[in-house]
Amino acid sequence: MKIAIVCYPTFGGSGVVATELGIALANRGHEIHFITYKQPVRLALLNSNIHFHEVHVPKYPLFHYQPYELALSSKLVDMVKLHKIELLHVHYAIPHAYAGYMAKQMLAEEGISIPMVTTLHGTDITLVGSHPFYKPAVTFSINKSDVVTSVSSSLREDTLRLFEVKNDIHVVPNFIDMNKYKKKFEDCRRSMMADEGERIITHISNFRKVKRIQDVIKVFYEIQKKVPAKLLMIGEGPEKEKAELMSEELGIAEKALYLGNSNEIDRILCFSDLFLLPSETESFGLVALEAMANGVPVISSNTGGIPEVNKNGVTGFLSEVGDVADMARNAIKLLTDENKLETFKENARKEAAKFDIENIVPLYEEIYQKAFTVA
Ligand code: GMT
Repeated sequence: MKIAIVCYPTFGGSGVVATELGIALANRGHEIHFITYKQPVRLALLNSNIHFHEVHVPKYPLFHYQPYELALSSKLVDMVKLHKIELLHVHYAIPHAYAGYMAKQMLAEEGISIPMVTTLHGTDITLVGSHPFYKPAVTFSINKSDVVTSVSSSLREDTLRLFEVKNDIHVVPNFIDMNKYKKKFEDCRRSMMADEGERIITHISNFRKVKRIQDVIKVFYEIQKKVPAKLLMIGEGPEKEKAELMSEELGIAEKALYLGNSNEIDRILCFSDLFLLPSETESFGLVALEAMANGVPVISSNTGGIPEVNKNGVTGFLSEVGDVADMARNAIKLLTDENKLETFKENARKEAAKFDIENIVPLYEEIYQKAFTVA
């Protein structure tokens, strides 16, 4: 099948899911066309089934905001015609589902019918999408999609609660390529980051408010009082400066290392003992799944789709949002009991394997078939 995938190309869950899905589909013989404003970060173009088409938005002094949706829908129309693309799969409703629908309508004017699948990822529904300034357009785009999927049951429920949705929403969970984790990293050297006897605690995110970065620091502050440890902070974002300042104020600057964005997430996770994810909300928590696949137990908040991934008392622990004392207690409990930690690491790997790409990609292929029948 010839499929156009529209996504955000940046570091972050929805872009990573869309990219990995496209690569997996290409490996299964589909012809994949990524259409976005920059080459997706995890995309290597060394595959004859993968194409990338950049959306350019010409600047004009009159525009205070550049009309990206307009440029994207025009690009979609052009690429569908040029490459005879058969299906649009848009990731993240804003503004991709809106632009996708416009492209569909323009193509219909020329007698070309093309189904559109929209995958909802989280903030496009919860934090951003339900804002009154966006809500009518997001509701419209969801209802005009031929098939709608969400990455967790929790996100499906949120969508049905927050929007007047006429469509069914199919849950297709996020996934991970377990093949990548079968082979242990040969250079998994924790000595690069920590001294002998120190535990390594990791947090990876886009450092937005929703991630509650200050809770990460507070939890680590309590941990390091009881267990020799280092905190690895991976990612970039608006809350990073505040977090660095807080680390200094608490006198733990030498133990909290801020490493910026990384293309070597798996290498970092391979020598991590624990992952912290105290988010305010998380539709799924792909990064928790990545940690688990690397055998890293997760201390997280009990919110959104996280409990669908991180199993309390099995692969890690869940606490109420903001309950840093409970998170710290759970972390210390695990880090000071070698046997328990080993069991949780093993459980984490096993639970992650349930989300193996091999199990999930066929679900998307079924969704595509369904889209043809309803379009
Ligand atoms: O976490 C973010 O802010 C990034 C965002 C995105 O669009 O990339 O992540 C959302 O989609 C991911 C992939 O489906 C989910 O794993 C994240 O939980 C979700 N983020 C939130 O719901 C806050």
